[in-house]
Amino acid sequence: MLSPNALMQLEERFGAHNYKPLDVVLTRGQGIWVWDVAGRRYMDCLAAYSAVNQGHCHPRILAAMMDQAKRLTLTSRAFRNDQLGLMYQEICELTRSHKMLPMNSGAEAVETVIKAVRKWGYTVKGVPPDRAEIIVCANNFHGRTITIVGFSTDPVSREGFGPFTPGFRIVPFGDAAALEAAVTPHTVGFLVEPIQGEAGVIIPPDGYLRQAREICRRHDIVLILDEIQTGLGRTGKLLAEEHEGIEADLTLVGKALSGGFYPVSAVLSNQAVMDVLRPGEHGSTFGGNPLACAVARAAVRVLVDEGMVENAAAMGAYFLAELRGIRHPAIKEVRGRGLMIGMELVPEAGGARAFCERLMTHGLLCKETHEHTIRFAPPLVITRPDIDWALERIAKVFENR
Ligand code: IF1
Repeated sequence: MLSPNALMQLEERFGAHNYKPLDVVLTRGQGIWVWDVAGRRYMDCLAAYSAVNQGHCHPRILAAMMDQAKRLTLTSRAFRNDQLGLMYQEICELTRSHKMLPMNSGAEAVETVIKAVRKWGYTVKGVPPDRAEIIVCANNFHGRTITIVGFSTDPVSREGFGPFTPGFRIVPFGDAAALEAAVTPHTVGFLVEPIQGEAGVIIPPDGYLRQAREICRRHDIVLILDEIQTGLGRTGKLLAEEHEGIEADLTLVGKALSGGFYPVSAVLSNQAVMDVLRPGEHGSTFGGNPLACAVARAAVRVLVDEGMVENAAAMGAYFLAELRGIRHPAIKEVRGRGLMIGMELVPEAGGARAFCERLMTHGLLCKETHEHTIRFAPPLVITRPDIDWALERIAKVFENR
């Protein structure tokens, strides 16, 4: 077996350098725990950016995947399969959606929604050809395709990748008046994260989504919530929109839709928008394949049956309160909802990355977001003793500064 160093060197030598991971080489995972090749155990406080909300290698999802993989994996959408309709029904009923369009990655779901909303604008709302506008927020993160990075405000994400797709307007996040001011007769959609993840776990003011909902209704604009990260239990509700008691017209889910076994994403629709897509206008070789559907069905069932959403709410509140109890001059603010928690450090603390490296030596895997925020987002199966275990180590890292 190769040493951890040899394995890391292979990555450096043969891999594109589009990531700078912590130097830990993982080989096994179970629930909230992962093990490196030397056998050291770590608590996973990132949960693969919320793709493994159900915990690593959940046995029921694994069983569904194995079972389906032996029978039928891929038909393409040229033919029907016996899993697709069942997935549609179960997920639409659970999320009170009318229609579902399955894709693979989160970015593909975002691209899908942009196409659908533009076409809706031209064919239903009556926007003149090629003039549709979609409003997005500053500091958004919706993925990595050219169109998506084109409306990013993060220079690292976008610089050097132009020319970009036109048709987007950027407004400050959390500011309903700015949203309304940006509306034109050509506005077809407003795309927003209920809580901004990559921006540093930024929670908008109370009522923001309700106001956005109302503005969109009044101007006949499609409200699109990107719940790829906030959805499926992460914030203590099945969908984060429930915190404000609203329903988006279109909702994007991904990541935990498969519990981390397989890339599965989807656009969920509450109104006629999806009906504008006709055969041949959109699709994907792997989107809606039977393996993905079987995995997604199990992943969502497990989330609900095993009370993970309620657990995220209870454990998140506890974790957040206890983290706030850690008093240290390096800590500027701790914020979060459910198990989506960010700890922002003061600029003088020297960056969140160094803290993540120290947390790793104490057996906790976390990832910084931007420079100064440590993100705590463990799988939703975490228990109170687990959180106490984590808190002890987090406190130690701050003591030993
Ligand atoms: C990476 C962050 C998390 C997302 C939202 C769409 C997508 C994402 C709200 C695209 C993806 C990721 C991708 C990951 C880092 C990551 C992330 F730090 F950038 F913000 F989760 F916290 N909408 N988020 O958060 O989904 O195409 O990746 O399936 O390494 O880029 P994707």
